[in-house]
Amino acid sequence: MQELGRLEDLPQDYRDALNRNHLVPLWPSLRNVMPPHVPRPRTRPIAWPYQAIRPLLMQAGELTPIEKAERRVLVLANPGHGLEKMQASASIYLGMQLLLPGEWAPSHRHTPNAVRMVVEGQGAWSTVDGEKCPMERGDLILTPTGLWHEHGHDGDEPVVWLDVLDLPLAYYLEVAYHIDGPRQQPRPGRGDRAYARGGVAPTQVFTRSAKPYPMLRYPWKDARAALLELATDRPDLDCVQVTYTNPETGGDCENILGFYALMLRPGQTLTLPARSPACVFHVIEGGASVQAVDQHMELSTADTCCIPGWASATLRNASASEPAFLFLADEAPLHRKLGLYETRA
Ligand code: 1HN
Repeated sequence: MQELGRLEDLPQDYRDALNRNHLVPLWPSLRNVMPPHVPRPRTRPIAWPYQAIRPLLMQAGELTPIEKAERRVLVLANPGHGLEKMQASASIYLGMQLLLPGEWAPSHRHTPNAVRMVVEGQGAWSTVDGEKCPMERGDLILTPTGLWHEHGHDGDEPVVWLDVLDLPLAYYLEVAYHIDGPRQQPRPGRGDRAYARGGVAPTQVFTRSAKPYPMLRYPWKDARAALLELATDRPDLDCVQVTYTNPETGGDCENILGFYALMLRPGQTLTLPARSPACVFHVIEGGASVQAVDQHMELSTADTCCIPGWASATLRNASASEPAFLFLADEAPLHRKLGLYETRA
């Protein structure tokens, strides 16, 4: 491949003239913005052990009252992007949020899509678009773009959850903003009950729901049971995985990021192909290792890691006798919509 001219090859007075006129020569940067054959992600494979996060998050609970934080969150920042960018990957933001007994995180809505994966504790709830969703460990709760949401806590122990947002994308697109609102009055009815049984959907005089987000809470007990039954029924399957879907359309439950649960059989090793989207792994139950690029990451329950796009990953269940359950988030819906999704063997 042809070596291209460097910036230093140009006379200083010419470079100064370009600068003064807000102009930049393309050729010194061309290979950087458009590398040959495969992108060079800034996203690094990195793990955030819960054991390191938890004491610092509890300390945040002592240092900063909820009124001074609104959302008491420690952001899981990928050093490949620079910590101040608060990015796990190009489009994924991750944060661990703490709500203490009696606290309330007031109602607001915003343009980025969010989900919460409950990590520990009992008694908290999120009211999303008027639907009061109990938060139990492993539950996935959606707060899609534009929907009002607030969090409260009637229990007596700290509750922690993992927030996953497409905030870096919304920020880059210059569309990120929020609006504060009044406390919501929960209304009766819950999507996770209405759609609790696969294959039948609530129907009003032969008409199905037109809501873009008909289901807001995906209970872990149901996703876990689905994985265990899939594993039993299909011993031939290597990849025991479910996608969190919109039960009306069958499509992804949110527009930009994709969410999945994966079961590793006892002793299983599973290799995932290199794909264009970056991917986040969070251990709901058990332990697993994730090997990607040049990193080997050992994950215990509640640990989180991310891997860049264009990298294959080898997952291994740490236990020879128990299954391991992982929650995954990726950028696949976004890549597919943009026509940029690729898998490499
Ligand atoms: C947000 O609204 C929440 O509602 C959590 O719990 C994290 C990070 C950035 C912007 C908005 C929440 C957030 C957030």
